[in-house]
Amino acid sequence: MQPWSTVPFPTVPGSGPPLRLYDTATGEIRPTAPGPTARMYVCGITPYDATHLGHAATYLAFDLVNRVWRDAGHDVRYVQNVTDIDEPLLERAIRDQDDWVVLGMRETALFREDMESLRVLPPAHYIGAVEAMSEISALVDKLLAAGAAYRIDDPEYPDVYYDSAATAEFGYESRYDEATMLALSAERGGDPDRPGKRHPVDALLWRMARPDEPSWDSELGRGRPGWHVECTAIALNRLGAQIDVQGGGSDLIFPHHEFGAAHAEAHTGEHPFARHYCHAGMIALDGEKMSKSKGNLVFVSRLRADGVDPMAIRLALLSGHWRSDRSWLPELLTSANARLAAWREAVRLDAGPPAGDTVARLRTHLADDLDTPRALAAVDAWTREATTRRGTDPTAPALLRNAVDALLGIAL
Ligand code: 5CA
Ligand code: ZN
Repeated sequence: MQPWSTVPFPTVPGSGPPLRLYDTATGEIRPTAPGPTARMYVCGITPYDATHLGHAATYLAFDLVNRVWRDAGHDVRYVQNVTDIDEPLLERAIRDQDDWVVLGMRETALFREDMESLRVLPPAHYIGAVEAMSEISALVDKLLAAGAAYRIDDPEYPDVYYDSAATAEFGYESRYDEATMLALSAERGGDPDRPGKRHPVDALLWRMARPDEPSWDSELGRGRPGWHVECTAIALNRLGAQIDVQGGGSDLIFPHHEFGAAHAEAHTGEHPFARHYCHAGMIALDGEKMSKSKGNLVFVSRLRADGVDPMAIRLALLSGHWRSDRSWLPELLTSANARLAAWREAVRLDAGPPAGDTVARLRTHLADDLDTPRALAAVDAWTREATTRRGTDPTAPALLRNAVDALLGIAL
């Protein structure tokens, strides 16, 4: 698929400390250590109700990872998928008497527009499950041949499942106990109660064609892929056996990223698949996680249509810490608008107080597990000084504007 258009990325003199991020698998904030090319895979949307503010917050967090790495001189090879065939998409299409292909295309188009308006740097590869069908089935076929997968004992639908005992490390990513794994598997698309599996938690890799369901020819027989292996195949084929960051919201910790890692490791023999597993907190509305199934959604496109400046949406979402579960409140937008206006006024001055220290602070806070609340406070402090006490450095406003643009993605 076509990603969205590229976003300008100004160069800012100097450099900051290496990026440290919280890693779910180890429970620690650890330095990232990418080579000249950093590799990042971030799970994309299932395109049936895009883009709500929860999605946006998650993609903004990984956009900051991208920006901090780029600022440090790395090339970033960023891959994102679109789950354009899966149970929830089909269910929604049936409910609304919509064509699942049209629904997916429409919501993906909207998502792209939203990402561009929020100035999210586009991925180098933006790949739909449907267009990756043959590489996904090829990976399932290899897992089957390697003994890491099996066909369920069901004469009518001999679906293929991943054997969670295939790698010794299974469970290391989420570190959940079995009861939690089973509960989350039932809640998030798994089928722990299906008879004939080697272990109830084992995840679907290939679903044989059912009447009235879309299906594709493959070496496994006609069918369609399970969810986790979609991301594994797309990531492995574009990023290789080990990546720097696997990203998504915290609802992907299990089963999605646990199985994604296990599939990759069973196939390549390399452990760990990702050096960091990073999970953004959930955005809630009225005390409940914003989710398509609950329908308590605020859409980026709705706010934009109502005339809200996308930079204010971006700033409002960045005002909370990326890992904390937090509520969306209209007041966040009010304060973001005020902040944006103040920053804009300050960078339009002919001169200001020297901005070098502020830029250094911005870099230090972002490198410290994306501490945006403190990063924003550093810009606030410079802004206050610039507008109240003024300053004499004619290069300061432009330096600050460029740093805010490159590091926070906010165009002033
Ligand atoms: N297509 C799969 C990933 S392969 C999927 O989870 N799609 S999604 O559309 O449901 O979610 C897209 C991304 O937004 C995921 O990373 C998910 O964790 C994140 N997300 C969903 N709801 C929220 C929320 N309320 N707050 C923060 N992030 C969210
Ligand atoms: Zn995914």
